[in-house]
Amino acid sequence: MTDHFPQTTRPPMTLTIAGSEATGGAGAQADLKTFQELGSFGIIALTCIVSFDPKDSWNHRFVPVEPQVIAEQIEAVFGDYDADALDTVKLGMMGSPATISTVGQAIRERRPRHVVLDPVLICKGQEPGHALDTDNALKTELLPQATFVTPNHFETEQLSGMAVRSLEDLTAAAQEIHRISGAAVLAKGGVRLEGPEAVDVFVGEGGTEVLRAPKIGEHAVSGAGCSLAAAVAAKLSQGATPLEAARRAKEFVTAGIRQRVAGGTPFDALWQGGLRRSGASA
Ligand code: PXL
Repeated sequence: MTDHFPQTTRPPMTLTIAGSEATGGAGAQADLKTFQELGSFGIIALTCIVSFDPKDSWNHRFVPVEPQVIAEQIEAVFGDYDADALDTVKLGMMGSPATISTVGQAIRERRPRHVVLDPVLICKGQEPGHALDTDNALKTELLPQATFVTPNHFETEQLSGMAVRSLEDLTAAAQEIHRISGAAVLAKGGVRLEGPEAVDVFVGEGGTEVLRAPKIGEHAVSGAGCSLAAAVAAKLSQGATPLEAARRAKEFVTAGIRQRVAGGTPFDALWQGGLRRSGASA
């Protein structure tokens, strides 16, 4: 029998405004895979295209998307889904102050309930010098609008203005970023702090909590930061509290690093299927 009135579904929805990383390890690709894996309908508005160069030590080739085209993508998405259907936005790599101001304006107009900011300043292999103009724009335009921020070790130092060499430093810096922004903060020590554990610090509603997992190797894995923030966003879109989202995201990333994917680049990529039970069907 033909069904003239098919039922529609209303899955939780999550938009990432982020860059493409062509090898599929990081960026919007990692976000989309994470959303799908955790049960959110994923949407992308693309800010830039990064293509590593195999002929030049895998250096980053970076092409920004025109601000007008970024604005049009966001207009299409917000036109399609109202704020009840789509209330969670993740912000990933912006790459330039012009992009930040375009995205900042769109977020100010829409005011999504959850804005998860992964304050990407530099990617693996890049020099910190690349970051400085983007750093200021991020602080003034995006950080005040964030409800949740996920800085890595370098970004934590930049955003807090504090040196981070220990768990105590990481905690103090995360508290400082929380004070400046009002957002929940998940500051990532990752492999950068000494010791057998990958330690991250959550500061937000519910206080301060240290999240720990055994370190898996001593090298950072591509896509870990993107996937962590994307997992936080997916869980928030499903009604989790910020602390619950942080805990679940850490589990997701730890499992994905344990089953990382090796290729020709000097860094492996996170596998978003890490939490699937073995033997489970697709
Ligand atoms: O991992 C940070 C990151 C985020 N977004 C894009 C990237 C990278 C690192 O390579 O290329 C698009």
